[in-house]
Amino acid sequence: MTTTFSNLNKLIKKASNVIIMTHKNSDLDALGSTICLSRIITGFNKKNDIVLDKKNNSISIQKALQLIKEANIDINFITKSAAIKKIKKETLLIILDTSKRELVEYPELLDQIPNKVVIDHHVLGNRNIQDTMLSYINSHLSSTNEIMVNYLKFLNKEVEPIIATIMLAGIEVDTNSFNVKTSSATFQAAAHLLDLGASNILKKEILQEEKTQYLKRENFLKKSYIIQEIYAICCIDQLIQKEDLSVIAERMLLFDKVEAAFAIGKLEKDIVAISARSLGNIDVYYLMKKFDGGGHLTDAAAQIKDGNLKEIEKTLIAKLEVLK
Ligand SMILES: [Mn+2]
Repeated sequence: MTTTFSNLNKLIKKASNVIIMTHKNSDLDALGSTICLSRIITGFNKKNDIVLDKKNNSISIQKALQLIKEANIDINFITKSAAIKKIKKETLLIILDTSKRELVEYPELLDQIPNKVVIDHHVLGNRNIQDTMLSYINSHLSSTNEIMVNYLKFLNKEVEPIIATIMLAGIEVDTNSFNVKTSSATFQAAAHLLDLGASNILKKEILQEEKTQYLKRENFLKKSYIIQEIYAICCIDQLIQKEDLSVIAERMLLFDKVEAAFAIGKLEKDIVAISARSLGNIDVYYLMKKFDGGGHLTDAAAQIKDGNLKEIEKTLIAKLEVLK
């Protein structure tokens, strides 16, 4: 990782300016890591901007953005059209928390800026961003914030307590509260953020959600069921966001004896998605591969185009039967 960081330093210092971009529907890991990187680059006296669609953000992201604003921290968030105007010959584009073209906030920027860096912790897929000057993708790490904490340590730099708090919230979200993909290095990263002044109370306030949203999810969970004692399934026969499906799958892992959980729902009228989570004894990646999905041992997903919800539920149950 240290070679990556020293190469990244060189690229940033060489650039005329830096544009930072993450995935659409920014989450706290994406936001935390982009603002941390922005502060680092500002510390290099280098102009930088974060491309962010300020509309359609979750309540947690809105709260985090408000806190940054109130703290008067100098971070430039810009729109897609403003980003285009910032492009110069030596502009560096740094993509965080995704390596997939179709997921970034503004894919067209990838075509317009030749100098690109990708830093991510998701499993490599087959449609990754090509032609990068530097790419660091480590799917063993909990979060992009864990990588950014290591960058801060490498540089011996600090960030403001509010930024450390948002970063800590990001690690918490990506690890399902330090339960998955969590190593001693993850705890060390979290400890470092607390040393920088991250507040546990403020972190919890950022993570709080609207009561209606919470209850809506709990209602879906009421309809979940358990088969073979160890598999929990929740089939949602309506349109639902991918992020909500993952939270529902994670929540079912709290049920006694459950080893793996699957939330099935429709992302669009003709796209059925499965979000799968495991405590670590069942390989959900192996199961999701059977639906052309991807992921990890404990965290995997699949999207099935033109899929029928009920049939996919049946197929999944049949595949779980075979595992017996
Ligand atoms: Mn992440």
